[in-house]
Amino acid sequence: MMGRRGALIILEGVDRAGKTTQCKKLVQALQKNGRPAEMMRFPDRTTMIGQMISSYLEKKTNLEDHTVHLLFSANRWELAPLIKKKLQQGVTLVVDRYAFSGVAFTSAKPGFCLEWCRNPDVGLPKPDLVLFLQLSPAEAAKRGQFGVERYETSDFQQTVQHRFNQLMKDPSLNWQVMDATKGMEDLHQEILRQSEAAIAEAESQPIKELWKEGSAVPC
Ligand code: FDM
Ligand code: MG
Repeated sequence: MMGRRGALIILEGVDRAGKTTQCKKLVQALQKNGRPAEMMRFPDRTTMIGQMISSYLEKKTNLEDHTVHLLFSANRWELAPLIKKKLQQGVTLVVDRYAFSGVAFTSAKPGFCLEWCRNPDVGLPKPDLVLFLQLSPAEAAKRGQFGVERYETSDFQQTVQHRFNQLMKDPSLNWQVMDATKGMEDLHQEILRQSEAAIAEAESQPIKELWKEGSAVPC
């Protein structure tokens, strides 16, 4: 008999929404409930491709915009076999950013449409749940200054937010919008509840492919 597979759970959201903190708390809580769970993040800066991306984000190197978009996607594809293996082994993966950040950030640049941005990621393991941590620019500002990495400006983040809003209209994905202004613990409980539901649902389903059935979001 085939064992139950794990769920692919993604946390997305603009900067300072608390994605990383919530990913860690979720993994701990799932493990405490007796569920095998591990955290991953994109970009994964530890691979060769990840190092090129990291150097670009730190503004140590420049890369042409299409090129870096494809590198972000390649960074997911190089880990796709591992993601599938873990899910099949029954491990639930909690992932800090995925293809949605890929599309939202690149399409926030002039001259890029959602359709072009989405293409390289078509066919990746499809998430069972995408949690979007919603935080207004004003709330985000209260949480302190931006860092020094590329993309960390409020103008750019606003455009990114618009792009995320467009992506969230896609009914082929299980998007859940979370109010990130809530206290850390309340937010965690809500995320845990959504995740347990997605894990139960995923158990009986095959791993699907992202954006394969087509999507209603135009360019
Ligand atoms: N980012 C992240 C992208 O531009 N494309 C992608 O595909 C992904 C996964 O990289 F500004 C951006 C988003 C963010 C930056 O993210 C690094 P972290 O979470 O701060 O490491
Ligand atoms: Mg960051």
